[in-house]
Amino acid sequence: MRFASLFGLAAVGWHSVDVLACGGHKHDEREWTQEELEELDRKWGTEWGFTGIGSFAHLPHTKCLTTPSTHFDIAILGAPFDTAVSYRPGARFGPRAIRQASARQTSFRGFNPRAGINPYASWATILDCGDIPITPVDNTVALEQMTQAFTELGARSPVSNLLRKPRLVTLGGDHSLALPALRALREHYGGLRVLHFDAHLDTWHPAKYPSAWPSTQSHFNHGSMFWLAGQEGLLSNSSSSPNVHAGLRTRLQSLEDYEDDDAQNWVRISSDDMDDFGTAGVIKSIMDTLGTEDPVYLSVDIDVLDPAFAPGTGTPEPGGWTTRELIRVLRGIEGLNLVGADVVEVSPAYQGAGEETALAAAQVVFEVVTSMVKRGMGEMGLEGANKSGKEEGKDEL
Ligand SMILES: [Mn+2]
Repeated sequence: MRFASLFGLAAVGWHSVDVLACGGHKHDEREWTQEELEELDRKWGTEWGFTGIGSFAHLPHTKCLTTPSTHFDIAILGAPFDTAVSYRPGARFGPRAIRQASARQTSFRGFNPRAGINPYASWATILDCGDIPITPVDNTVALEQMTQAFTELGARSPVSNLLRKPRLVTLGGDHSLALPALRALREHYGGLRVLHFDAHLDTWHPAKYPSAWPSTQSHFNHGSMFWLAGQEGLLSNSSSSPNVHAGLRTRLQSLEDYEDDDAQNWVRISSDDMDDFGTAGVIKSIMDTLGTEDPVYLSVDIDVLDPAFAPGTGTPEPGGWTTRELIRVLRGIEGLNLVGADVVEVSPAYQGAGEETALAAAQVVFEVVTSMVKRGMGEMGLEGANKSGKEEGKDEL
């Protein structure tokens, strides 16, 4: 309000500055009544899908890393980082693209019929916490920045007493960010189980990237972060509680890659399994393996989709799932106990004008957030409580 008044005075010329300088007419400091503010909000508070400055789903935006008093139940957090990739770079622009593609997600029309809830108008305080400002020129520093940021935000007290800790949903960024994200969860949940949608294994020993110029820093890359996570004890290592890959179809060095993956406590669902068992079979396989109690970190590499549906990614592999199949699987696994999630490897420079890749990523986030909120409602005994889909407060469209 103060800014608007000053701007109005400045617009009528320098005389107005004199008025301000003599201090006699402080129109900008008048007291606004609650009724007046409510009237302004009634007239101008509406936000269309195509208006606003571009937070995820028009959610309130706070730069949470610089405001330690900000609390939330679910944070949407950008990690614009792509200097650990092995092929096409560009995922540093992923968070912006995913936010833009989320524009038609609003609290006014956010009711998710498959779940019977509107996640943006329910018990959870959901914020867009902005981006981690990650350096693009020093990966050692970048890893430390991400580790500190995820750890600090993940340790905050949630708003709702339903949660022990808030949930972070990260917009990538290349896939290496899963390592610092998992580091931040270790203190609260111990060795986590991971559900990993991807064309690629990402459990590769760093030496599988052949180089005559060995370096330790090169170990931190977007195909080895789950190997590193295993080395650091961040993943479940009990054979009765394995981690799960889904959508695999990558070329290998040899079948030894699968043996290495087995030794790291992963089970594999291939892209072809979708043809053989369908979405219901893939869902059943995931749920039978992970159950509904153990804390699970969900990591979605958008290259799990076929390049026909998601060309905007760094290491595309033909023969992947459709967007519909992935969304259907995500809907079917809503019973998981998700304690964190990411959607990574969205590289908008390679996508089409229709934003298909970023749209798919934004929908992944919507489905994941829906499931997190729905699980909380179930724990409150409120499942399906706002089936009308009508929102009580804000008049966003
Ligand atoms: Mn990956």
